Amino acid sequence: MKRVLSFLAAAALLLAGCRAEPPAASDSADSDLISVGICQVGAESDWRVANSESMKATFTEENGYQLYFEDAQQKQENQFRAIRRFIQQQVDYIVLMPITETGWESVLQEAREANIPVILVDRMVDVEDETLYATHIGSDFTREGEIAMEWLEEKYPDETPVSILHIQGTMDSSAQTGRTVALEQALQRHPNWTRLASLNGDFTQAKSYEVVRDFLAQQPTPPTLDVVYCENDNEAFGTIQALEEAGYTCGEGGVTVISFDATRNGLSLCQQGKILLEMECNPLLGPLVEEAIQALESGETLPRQQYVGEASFTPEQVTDALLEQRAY
Ligand code: GYE
Repeated sequence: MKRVLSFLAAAALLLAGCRAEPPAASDSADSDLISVGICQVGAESDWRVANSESMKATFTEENGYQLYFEDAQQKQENQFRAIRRFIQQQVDYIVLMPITETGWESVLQEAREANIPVILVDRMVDVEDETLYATHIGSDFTREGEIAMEWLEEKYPDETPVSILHIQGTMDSSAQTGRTVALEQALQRHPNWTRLASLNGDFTQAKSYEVVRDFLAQQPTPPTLDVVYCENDNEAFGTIQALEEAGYTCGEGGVTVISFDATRNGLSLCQQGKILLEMECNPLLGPLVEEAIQALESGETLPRQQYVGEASFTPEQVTDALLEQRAY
């Protein structure tokens, strides 16, 4: 589906003597397909891979879509470039999973000038003019963190000291800011809780393993660790490996590991008792994004914010059936 407006704009450029870029090979003008440019963060985690697969499985030609998919390799400047490419290709919709919250004003403005609705998925952007996007579909990350903190408050109800190591996700991403805020608010409520350090694990297993291993190596004596708060599952995997190599035990009677995502591998570690709380975060958002696009196609206005509901799991709640059903 090609916009008449885009055609007129190209004609105007030609009349004005400017050289128009040749259309991209796959941008067929007479196609009935709805073209969707998806600008993904990267492939840093199991969650992210599942999220990309959900998008690719939804936006197929059989379902009526022409999909342009860009993996930004965790760099915001790659996301800017991808969006500008989508604008040149005159796609019908842009779906953006923004790596960080800040810095989006100009490029979203460019998309609006080109009349291309932008649907935000997963993380949010911090812009003054919220009409720069059609809707946001994702999780309430602060709420996820608050649920984790309510569970921790029940686990440590008295005034005995609790030392917490914090492994953060990609800084300035909504998943990081929301989950971090919940921890910080809980730390303020509990003067007996201490944060040993906040280490940046960038949502990856490799980086988390390194930062935890190096942190422990720098301590004059092995620190008391009651809780490790990992902002996603891949961070929990790297952290548990580093802790075990340093002689710590993870689980009841040892370090309480809290993690987010509830991927199959995360839930399996939870069932084994190494992760004591898994907060779910649903990556299978393709069908919801398609619903949003269909609603826009029929001229509907979407709510600014659409949160997906999620559960939490402790070891006794993870059954074999649940693990088998888990698609990610
Ligand atoms: O928790 C993490 C991923 O933004 C919800 O990003 C997403 C987070 C998810 O890399 O695994």
